[in-house]
Amino acid sequence: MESKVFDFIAKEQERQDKNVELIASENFVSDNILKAVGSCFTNKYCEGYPYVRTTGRTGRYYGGTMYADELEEYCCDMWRKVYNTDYHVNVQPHSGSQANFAAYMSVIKPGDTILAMSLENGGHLTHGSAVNFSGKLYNMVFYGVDENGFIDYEDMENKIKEFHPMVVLAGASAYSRIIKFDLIKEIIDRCVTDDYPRPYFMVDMAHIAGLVAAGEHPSPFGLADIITTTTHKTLRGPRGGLIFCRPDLAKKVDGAIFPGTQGGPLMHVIAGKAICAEEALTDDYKVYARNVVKNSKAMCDEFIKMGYHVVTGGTDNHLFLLDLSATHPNLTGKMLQDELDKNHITLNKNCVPNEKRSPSETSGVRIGSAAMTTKGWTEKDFIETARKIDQIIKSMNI
Ligand code: DSN
Repeated sequence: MESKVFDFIAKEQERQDKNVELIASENFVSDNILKAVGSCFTNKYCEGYPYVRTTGRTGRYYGGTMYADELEEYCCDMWRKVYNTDYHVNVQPHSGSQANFAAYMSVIKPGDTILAMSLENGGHLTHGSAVNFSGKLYNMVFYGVDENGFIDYEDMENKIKEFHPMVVLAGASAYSRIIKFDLIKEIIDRCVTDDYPRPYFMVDMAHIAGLVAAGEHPSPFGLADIITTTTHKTLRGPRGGLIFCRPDLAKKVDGAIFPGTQGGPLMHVIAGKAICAEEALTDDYKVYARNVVKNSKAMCDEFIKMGYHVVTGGTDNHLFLLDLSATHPNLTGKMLQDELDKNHITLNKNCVPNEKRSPSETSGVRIGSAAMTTKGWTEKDFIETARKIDQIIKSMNI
């Protein structure tokens, strides 16, 4: 049968081939991952868990799951290898949002307090946005960044002491510096008293998970109680989520995913996640992750040389934020995003610290290096593109 859908796919493929992709949360998967995600595992219902080796029985609610069971257990083993950890891993979350929802559900109740990074300073939607389930179900309190845009760890400590959150959450979608997981653990340790039992330390490492896997960012394993991630950003896998937790929390986390918040797992995506883990274990991937950071730094430095204001004055990871408010007060992030779209350069508008505009306008843009590094770009290509963006901004005459 002919389908119109293949026209859309062909057009999207052409766009992806032609455009410069600078969205920090996107990447290009390998042919093997595409093949796995388009495989017959999409047909299989597998509610429940395999865990034959750990429980001695399969906990699925359907027959015919023997190969899906092998696949899911293999996937879990591979992810534990990637992070060299004995944490329990649940590979079923359909997305980062689902992973976070289940992580909260596993350890706290609606109404309980979560301390997270404020959204206008780089936090995630599911870290307490008023329009998201997290902001509606939980009592969210926030820490921010200092006057230079760095995470304000003193503010974090003060907020822990003041609000006694049950979850302290670290992780960001637009933060270009190392997140000091060891310092956060120390802060939590200092805040615990007879009246304030130890909170759960949760890390959402979605953006930096690939850098952590390759040793390009400090690891939260061994420090955090629960760690969530997506698999499609720097990890370069299929769209989806993972939850890691201390082994004693395994039952709660598994129950919070199924039956708590999800039904049948997407076995075809779990197949893709398993290949993503295999790839993350290769030497090639380690070289890739090193280049991602090198390229991000090169492009960021070029913008600084040209007089642009970069939040925090640099980057340690795969992304950085251009704050246009001082250099181009009349140019919004949205205007620049739209203009770059016309020039086949794709990025996203982004709020900056002390943002005066709405999230649909913004005073900044976020730029990431993960996708074009996959396409083989080097520092030279990123520097040339920084200059090209500067020329485009100049030609806008704003
Ligand atoms: N929406 C994703 C991002 O672009 O960063 C995760 O928050």
